[in-house]
Formats: sequence, C-alpha cells, structure tokens
Amino acid sequence: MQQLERPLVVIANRLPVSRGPEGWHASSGGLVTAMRPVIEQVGGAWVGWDDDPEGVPRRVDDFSCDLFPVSLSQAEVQGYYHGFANRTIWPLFHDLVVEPVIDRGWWRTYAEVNNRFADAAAQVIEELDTPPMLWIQDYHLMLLPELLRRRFPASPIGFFLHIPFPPPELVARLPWRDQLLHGLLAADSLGFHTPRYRDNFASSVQQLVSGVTVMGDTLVMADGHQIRTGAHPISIDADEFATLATSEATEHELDELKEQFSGRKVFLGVDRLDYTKGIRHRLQSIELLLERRPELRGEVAFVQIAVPSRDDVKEYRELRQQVEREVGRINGRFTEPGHDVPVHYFYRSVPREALAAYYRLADVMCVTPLKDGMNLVAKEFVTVQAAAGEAGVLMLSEFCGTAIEFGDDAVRCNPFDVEGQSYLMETALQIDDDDRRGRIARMADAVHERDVYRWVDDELADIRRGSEGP
Ligand code: GDG
Repeated sequence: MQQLERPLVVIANRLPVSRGPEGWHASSGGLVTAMRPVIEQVGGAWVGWDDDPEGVPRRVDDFSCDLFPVSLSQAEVQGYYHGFANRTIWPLFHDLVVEPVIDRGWWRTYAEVNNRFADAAAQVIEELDTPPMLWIQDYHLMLLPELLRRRFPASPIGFFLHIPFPPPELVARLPWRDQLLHGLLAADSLGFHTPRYRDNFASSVQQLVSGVTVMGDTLVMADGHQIRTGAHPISIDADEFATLATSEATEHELDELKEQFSGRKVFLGVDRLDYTKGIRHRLQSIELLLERRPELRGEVAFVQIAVPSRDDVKEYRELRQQVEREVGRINGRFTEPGHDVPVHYFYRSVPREALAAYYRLADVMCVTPLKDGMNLVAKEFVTVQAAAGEAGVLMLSEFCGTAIEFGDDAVRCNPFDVEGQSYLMETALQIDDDDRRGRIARMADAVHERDVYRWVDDELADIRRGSEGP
C-alpha cells in the first residue's frame, strides 16, 4: 500500500456511503473498498453530492473518513448532472452512440456546480493542518483541478477519468473544449484506463491548446507546469470476489438457479441499462441465433440483468422501452407452449450473492458494450468462475478497456456486427472444456495481478511524482 505523507481528500460526484434498512454504511464496490485502508491510514475526507433528503452524516460507522456533502438544487441537478454530464459529455465521450445535446444553460450550471464543489473542498482543506493530496474523480468535475489549483497552489492534485477519453475530432465538437481541457491541465497527474485514452487526451491537447509540449507521458505547459499522464486500468477487489464465489449464500442461490435452468446452456448479461452497453444489439444477436438454429430453441436461455439507471433522462427511458419490446418480441416468437421463455429479463439490481451465483451459472457471459471505459463485470465474472472451478466463456467487446487486458482469452466480438456476434455465440458454446478452463484461469490471474489496490497505488504514486516536478 502507498505510504502517504499527507491527508487525502477525494472529490467525487457521489459520496461513498449508502443508506440501508439498518442505517448508513460504506457503499459496496471496489473503489470504496480500496480507498478505505488508505484514508484510514493518513486521514482525510470525501466531498460529494448529497442527494439524500434527510442529509448524510459526517461519519458512518464502518468508514473512518469525514464526509462533506454538497447539496444541489433541483435546477442544478438538472443542468449539471442529467444535462451536461449525462446528455452532453457521456454520449460525446462514448463515441456518439447517441447524439450529444449542446445546451448553454447546462454548461453554465455545470461550471457553477464545479465551483460549488470547489467551495466545499476548500472548506475541508482549510480545516487541515497539512496541505492534503487532492484526488478528483470523473467527468462530472473536469473543471475542478483548475478551480482548486488557483486556491491551493501547494496541494498535489490528481484526476482520474472513469470513462473513455475520445479522439480530438470528437472533443473539437464541444463549444467549451478550451475550458474543459484547461480545467484538467491544472492537475499534476491525469489518470486514464488505457494508453489509447491517454493518447487521445495528449493529441487533443496538442491540436486544440496552444503552447503545450508532449514529452512522453508528460505534458509541459507554456508556463512550465508539468502534468503526468498515466494509463491505470481500474479493477476489482479480486480476493473479495473469490471469497464471495463459494460463500454459503452464493452456493444456496446457485442451487436454486441450477434447478431452474437445468438442461439448458445459459448466456448472461449484467449491465446498467445504458445505451453504451450494447444490450439491444445483444438481444438482436440472440434472436438471429434462435432463428438460424431452431435446434437450439429450448436448449439455451438468455438472462439479462438490467440495473435501472438515469431514468430521469429521456434517452434512457426510451432505451428501456426498446429493450422491453425486443425481449417481448423474442419471447413471443420462440416460446413453445408449456415451456420456459428463452429470455429472462430483470429490470432491477440483485444482491451480491445472487450476482455471484449468476456469474457461476453462466456458460457464456456476454460483455458486449458498444463503448465502455473499462467494464468491471467482465473482471468479476472471470474471478468468480476461476475461484469456484467453473469453466464458462467470456464474450468480450473489443470496444471496452478490459479487452486490452484479456487479449485472446476472451472471445472478442464487434457488437455492431449483430450477425457476426450471433455466430460467435455459437462458437463460444463449442470451445472445449480444457481450453475454457485455461482461458478463465489466465484472465483471473491477470485480474489478481492488477487488482483495485494496485490501481489506487499507481494513481497515488503518480499524483505524488507529478507534484514533485521533474
Ligand atoms: C463506469 C464506467 C468503468 C451490476 N449489476 C449489479 C451490480 N452491478 C455492479 C457490478 C459492477 C458495477 O455494477 C458496474 O461496473 P462497470 O464497470 O461494469 O460499469 P459502469 O457502471 O458503467 O461504470 C466503466 C467503471 O465506471 C469504473 O471505472 O469500468 O467503464 O462506465 O461492479 O458488479 N451489483 C449488484 N447487483 C447487480 O444487479 N450488487
């Protein structure tokens, strides 16, 4: 674990806590799990949007980190979050899977809300005896490095982008590209999931900002300020998932699922219901598969867990309708009287043990996004499968960050090619047992080697090195 000399202040859209039936607790998820030991060692705070009507407490029992909520009005949430973050930046940075909306009002609100976050962070920083290390997360807060640099020149500032960084010709479409790029360039270190995203950032800066020199992984501004850029693939707490794989609760869930799907090969999809995840293309490939190979009807089942997401946004409500129409059409076409439906669709999230049981059950896990910064579901699947001695196959889109780490051990697909994808689904079913086991083991080893603790270490080391200068 990285030894830090300073407290750490994380600034992210969300706070790392959730309210359950028994009160507040740290949210599940790799980022929070991996940050916990670091923050507990050096002390620090987390600044984030508080959307709880009764307010988030300053501390929760199982996470010793001070929480500093930023409250936003409905109009601010509308412009900053649903608007600029999710309808402008999200589609633009995911290669225009849908058309980004350019709205000046949303942009103004985004800038104002970034200022609100800077004010909240400033309050926290001023309470500390030592200038802390500042670590800003994601596309909601791209103006923050510059806003904080002006106020705290001595604090090391890092920023990590959890989504892809697009090529310069897409960045150029944004009327406020200068402000966003300058916002980021005030950091000491900028982290991306892959070398490609990092290179896209460097090329965008070279083409769109004057006076910046690129020297390997370092960008040098005209005034001498240097920024380290790193490719640090985010990951999961692999040991935790390996333990979950064979827990009593997971085994229990699995027994029930095996009974329900007995005698059938199971294809699985687990995604937020987001248009970047390729769910519609995947359903169309399934439909083609069942159309082309009638003998498979009744032999295969397709399970799609679609976690509700951003349902305040028009494009997401439309996507839900489209997906549900497609599921209905496929089940209407291929269900035989007295038999189970081919597509099992759940519009909800399931508990972690059930998720692990589905990962174990799956003969073919379909991770087929049209574009995805990384994709943790793929890493969770191979980790759970290997820990439990299963031998499933991972079908993986070539357009997600994870594809770089898994190479040919996954069945790589192009989700835009619906027909090709349906052929690959057949291929996946034909891979022999030994080969499948070897592939799962190698991919799981890769995840264990680069788990989320490594990601935190790499990020923090870069922020420290970046702030120390040449
Ligand atoms: C963004 C980027 C990048 C899903 N269904 C259930 C459930 N999940 C959990 C999974 C996984 C997480 O949600 C999804 O993470 P992803 O990485 O797949 O996708 P995004 O939400 O789009 O995340 C992405 C990530 O940020 C990190 O930088 O990898 O590219 O888009 O952990 O397990 N969890 C439970 N029940 C479910 O039904 N409990």
